[in-house]
Amino acid sequence: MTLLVAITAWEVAPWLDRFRRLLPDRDVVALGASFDPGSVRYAASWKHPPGSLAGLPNLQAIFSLGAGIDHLVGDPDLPPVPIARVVDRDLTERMSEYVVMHALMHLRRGWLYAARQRRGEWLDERDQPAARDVRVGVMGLGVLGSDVAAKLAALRFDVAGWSRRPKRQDGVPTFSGAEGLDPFLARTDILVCLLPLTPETRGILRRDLFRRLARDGRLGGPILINVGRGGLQVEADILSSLNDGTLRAATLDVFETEPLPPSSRLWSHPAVTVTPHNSAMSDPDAIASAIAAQIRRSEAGGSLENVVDPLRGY
Ligand code: NDP
Ligand code: OXD
Repeated sequence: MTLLVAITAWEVAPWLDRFRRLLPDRDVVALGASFDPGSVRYAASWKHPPGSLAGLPNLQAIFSLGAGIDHLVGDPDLPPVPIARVVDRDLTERMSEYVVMHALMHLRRGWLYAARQRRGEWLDERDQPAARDVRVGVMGLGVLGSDVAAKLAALRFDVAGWSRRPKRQDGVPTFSGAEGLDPFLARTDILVCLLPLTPETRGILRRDLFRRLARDGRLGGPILINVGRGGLQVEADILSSLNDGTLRAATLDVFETEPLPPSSRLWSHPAVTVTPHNSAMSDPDAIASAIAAQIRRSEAGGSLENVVDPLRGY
């Protein structure tokens, strides 16, 4: 039995190394190596080249090496086998660390103080909102969004969440569906996006949505934190909204094109923080162990966990 590791955009060697250690009784091969297509039972993918998982007659399952599966469902030649995604405590905690850090940086004006320090300027601001004065709206209340919402609420941010179907979460008012979107946006000062990229959500972070965010908050205007996918955002709209005050600031971890092209005006915009799609990296140790456990469990007659519905797209 062979596990095919099909990765672009990340270094493949650490993954091969982990899988070979965890599955010593199997062949673990990278795309491009020579292997017998009939021996491949499993594929582990991160942005595999479209078509590269076709022609594997005995493939039984595909494991996404990330939480998102948009990189898989865009492949028209994807074999019709179950797709399991990453649901992992390590990844969830990393995402919450990132969002909490950036929400606090916006609340406590961290970047402003850093800039003033470089100029040797003592900025004595007395009018500072507390977390409880700031309304955070988390779009996407799934595995990641619900953890983020709980951790922000523990810091006493005034948190709400929005999902596709109605959901309940202790201490977090929730909104759902198209009819829930406007009331959710109208009570949001910091918008955190943790939606998956699907045909329904593509381009959702655009000007007409930014206009519906609260204008009476304590941060001087709405702030966007997008850690979902670049395809959720319209970058031209983010820039124009920042320039005319529709948005006050943006923290972006994901982009329409990655790596973010050097020519993008997002790099140098004073109100934008750019990070290189690493708010919650997939740690090879954690993720490879989880996948090896999935393989062993399913071969022992158990069922695969975290299987996604490719039609729903997440
Ligand atoms: P989940 O599948 O657990 O949760 C997705 C959430 O989004 C659910 O609450 C779902 O609603 C909601 N949702 C989906 N479609 C819609 C819609 N049309 N309208 C409203 N809500 C919708 O995903 P995760 O929390 O595990 O991950 C979320 C995304 O985060 C991933 O898909 C990935 O793109 C991104 N990500 C980014 C990383 C990074 O490094 N930047 C790292 C990891 C993930 P419902 O509850 O009703 O199903
Ligand atoms: C993921 C990612 O989906 O890293 O896990 O973006």
